Amino acid sequence: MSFYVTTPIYYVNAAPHLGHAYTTIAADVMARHHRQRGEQVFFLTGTDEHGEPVADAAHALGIEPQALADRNAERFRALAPQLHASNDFFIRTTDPQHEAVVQEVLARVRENGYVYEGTYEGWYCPRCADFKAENEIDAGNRCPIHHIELTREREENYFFKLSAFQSQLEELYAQREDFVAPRTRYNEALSFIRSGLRDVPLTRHKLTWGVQVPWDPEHVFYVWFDALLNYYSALTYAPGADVSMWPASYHLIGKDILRFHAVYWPALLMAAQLELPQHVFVHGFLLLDGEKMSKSLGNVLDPFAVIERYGADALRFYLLRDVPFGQDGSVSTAAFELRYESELANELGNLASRTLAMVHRYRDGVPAAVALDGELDGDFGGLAREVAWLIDGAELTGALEVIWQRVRRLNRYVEERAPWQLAKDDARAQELDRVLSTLVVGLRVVSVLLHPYLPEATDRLLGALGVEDRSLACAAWSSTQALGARLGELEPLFPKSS
Ligand code: ME8
Repeated sequence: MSFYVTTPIYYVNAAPHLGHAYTTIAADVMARHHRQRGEQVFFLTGTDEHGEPVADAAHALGIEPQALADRNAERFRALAPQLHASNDFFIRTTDPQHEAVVQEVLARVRENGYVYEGTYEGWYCPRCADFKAENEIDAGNRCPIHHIELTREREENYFFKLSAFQSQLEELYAQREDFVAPRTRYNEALSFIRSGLRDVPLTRHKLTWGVQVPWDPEHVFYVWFDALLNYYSALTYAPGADVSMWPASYHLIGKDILRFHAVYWPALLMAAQLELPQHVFVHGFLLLDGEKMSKSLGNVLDPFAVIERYGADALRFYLLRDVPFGQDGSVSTAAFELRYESELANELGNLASRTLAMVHRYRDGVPAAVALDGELDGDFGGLAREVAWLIDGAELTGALEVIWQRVRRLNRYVEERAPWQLAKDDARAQELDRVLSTLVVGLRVVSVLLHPYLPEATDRLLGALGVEDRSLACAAWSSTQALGARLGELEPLFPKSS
């Protein structure tokens, strides 16, 4: 089994912000979960360095696009490990190997008869690097995302014959209802297709910052075709990768780039005779004051600052817990602090420290290898399977919720059984053993399942439980790992801020 997950490649026109961190974190949770299943995983992220968004930003700063790309690509590259993202490769579209694949694949698309010369005339947003139809623009000819005035473009281009794929795309959507999720996005993409596809520019004549068109060096490829091909090109040269891993299992994207991934990308792959990805999952926007958080709007939260104060795990948890994955959601420092205190520190942190403290106090640190309390069988028995099933559907918030219900169940169990009362009565020693061991195993199960979300905290917690295995098998309720051996010590997992 292999699992190949991607994030969008981010524009290097500015520094990374929380929106970029969000998709990278989500992809990382999926990658880590699939590694726990023993699958061969490839997780790709990187930067999109060509086109107007980058050329214009460099021009405004009075530097060359390559210099801006080099500077900001490093910031994106540095963000991944700070988020605890376990990407296997970081692609830059200025990598010469990528550029060569773009030229090769798009030349094949032309040989296959899907490219012709024409004139484009219409609206264009240089921040989106997108050609906009009349019905897609706001009053005053403004971009609905960036609110800037659109430019009227007239250019001699080579066109990609998108319209040739009208019926094949309709068939794709009819046959594979899970090609795009959630359903609202599937419907949106399908209605765009049904409204009638028009051919789109494949090259730009006015720009020089891009991958040169091999059959006409006066042109560069339109940045979106160059960018989309990263998902394929990376496999041809990333260490440890191999084109046999194509097609991707999941492309994770924000809803701003739905059309490119759900319409242009499958059409381009068909034109190049390459297989289509299995799933495109579209998440919503993180909103700040009701607006999309975006570097061009300037309303961004700095992920580096949040990580410095609370750690990457807390950020990962907050974003996937507070904003249902697939929908828009507001983020704020107040909501972050509430989740941190009430859930991470009080619910998980206290459960872990109480359980370990009681095993140390009453059993000299060794939870007995005894049968567990059957009362929790129903809650924990099929949990790992349920989580795997939800993550298969990219339901990352849903999976976190079912795990968290068990964290709460264990906290209730402590209160119901009151081990501190049992400890006062020697005649109830067996009962105390059962309760403590049930808690330790419950903690092990939730820790293994939370590992993709909270890799650092669960490493510490599983370390204190003496468990080295991080595989999904270790989340089985029937496994006896962590019983019968001495537990270690644990510093508070989520210290409260002073
Ligand atoms: O579009 N909320 O790059 P980009 C949630 N280079 N996610 C957000 C977000 C927000 N407020 N802001 C950004 C591009 N994102 C192209 C992609 S792919 C072949 C080329 C995330 O730097 C989200 O994943 O504008 C969104 O789709 C992506 O960053 C856009 O990043």
